Amino acid sequence: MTTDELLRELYDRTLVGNGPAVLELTRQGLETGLGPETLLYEALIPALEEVGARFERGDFFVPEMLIAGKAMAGALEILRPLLAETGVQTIGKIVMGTVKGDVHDIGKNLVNIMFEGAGFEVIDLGVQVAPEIFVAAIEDHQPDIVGFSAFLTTTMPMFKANINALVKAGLRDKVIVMVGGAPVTQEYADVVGADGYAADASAAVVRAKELLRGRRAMAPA
Ligand code: B1M
Repeated sequence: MTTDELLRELYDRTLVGNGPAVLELTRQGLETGLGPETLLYEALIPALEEVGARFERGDFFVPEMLIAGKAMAGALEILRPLLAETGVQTIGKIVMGTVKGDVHDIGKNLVNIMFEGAGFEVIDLGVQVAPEIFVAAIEDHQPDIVGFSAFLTTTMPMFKANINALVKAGLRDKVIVMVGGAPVTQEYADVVGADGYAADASAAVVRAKELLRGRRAMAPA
């Protein structure tokens, strides 16, 4: 199989949620020397985008989205150690979670993997995380950054609810707030008063480092 054929096959198998084939093709791709990013950005993620497009058109339903998501999650477990491979020292701590009412976690998990790879300690609170859980985790772990993921237009307003909860708990100035997720934009992040936004996992790491540098430069000596 050529590289193009393998990527095409991985895309097709992810699209129809064939978990075993996706695992096998991911392993095969790595064995033939393809990088984890190539498999992610040239097959797995585009396949899930197409799943979403088909769902919107009414050609796919929730079960199809679910099995495609599961197939992708399996591949991510194989890619995780390679993406997070790092010898670097811990550069900061981040508490991450998908907001209340939202069960999507593949994108958040990918962001976590990239953060770990960049040297962040990640405390993952999982999905459907209520504002008070974020508050308690910030009090317990005292992270540099808290990251909120939302993947539905109906759950994006939880960013504001979370930020309000931080203000109420007297924590807003103690932590950098980052937001992201498929429907989120820089404009929306600005409206809710987040400190940072990123469109994807790689950009999230770059933005987090920038924000951290800015915060540390302003800290009293
Ligand atoms: Co859902 N779903 N889903 N879904 N699902 C979407 C998100 C949707 C866009 C599909 C569509 O219509 N095109 C649509 C939302 C529409 C909207 O609101 N605008 C949708 C819907 C409607 C729903 C349900 C409401 C369907 C229903 O029940 N009628 C339901 C909601 C359940 C709920 O949460 N309450 C639902 C359920 C599901 C499944 C459970 C079946 C499954 C989730 C499985 C799982 O996550 N464990 C699922 C899936 C798989 C999808 C799609 C197809 C794929 C999502 C994905 O994993 N993408 C999705 C379509 C799409 O996104 N195009 C869809 C790949 C992932 C790598 O990308 O998630 O964007 P992404 O993450 C990126 C960035 O967003 C960013 O970096 C990540 C990595 O690069 N990022 C951050 C994420 N968090 C960040 C945080 C940051 C910075 C960047 O800083 C803190």
